[in-house]
Amino acid sequence: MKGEIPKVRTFYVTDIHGNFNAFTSLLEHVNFEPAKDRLIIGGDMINRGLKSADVLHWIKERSRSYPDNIHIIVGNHEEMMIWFMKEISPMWMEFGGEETIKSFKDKYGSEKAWDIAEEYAAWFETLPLLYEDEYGIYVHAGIDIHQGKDRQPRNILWMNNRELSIIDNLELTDWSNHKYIFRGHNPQSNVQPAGRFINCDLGSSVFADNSAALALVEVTERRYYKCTMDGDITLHEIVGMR
Ligand SMILES: [Mn+2]
Repeated sequence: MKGEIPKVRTFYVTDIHGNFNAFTSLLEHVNFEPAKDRLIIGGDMINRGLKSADVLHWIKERSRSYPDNIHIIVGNHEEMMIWFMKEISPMWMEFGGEETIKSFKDKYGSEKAWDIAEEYAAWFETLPLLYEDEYGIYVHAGIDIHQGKDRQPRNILWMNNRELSIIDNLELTDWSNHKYIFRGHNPQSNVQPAGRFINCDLGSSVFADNSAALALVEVTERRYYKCTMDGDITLHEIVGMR
């Protein structure tokens, strides 16, 4: 229509956790074109799955080539890797770090693996905690409504459903400018709203059984493509999103 700004196809994917096959299958399925579509990565790209090195390589390369269209938010699993490389905490190894290092060894060779890890950890430190566009607000786990969107504290990377549920709804609506907030971090069986939050993590590489999946959320259409661990892709409406 005359005077209307055309919608940019906008996708959010989070908690890939090394599942390179599901990630790339979903993007192929929707015919994702980085030169004109927008993709927001909600963090937790690494750990647990077997192909973290491929996931990181794909995302970093595309974000360099298309910095206006590919946006990456850091997750708590990247934070754990930063802490490990800086010798702040060894906990990364308990949460899938070993698989991530193995994927670097598989892709780059044993001698180079730790140098590659250093490079990625340094890159993770440069990533933002939040992204906002005309359609929504995107984070990894949570938000702090007492701080501006550009001044969020790093502890929001760890916020769970209970902590989000006690945020005052009116204050939240005011802070978010009536936008939905897309998040991952806590796996669920469907992409679904919880108040102003849209929970988008379907447990890729986390749930041991075959209920685990990866969701590619098409923000502008209020729907999502779900890829199971077997590689089957189905399309679903986000029920209850207005
Ligand atoms: Mn996660």
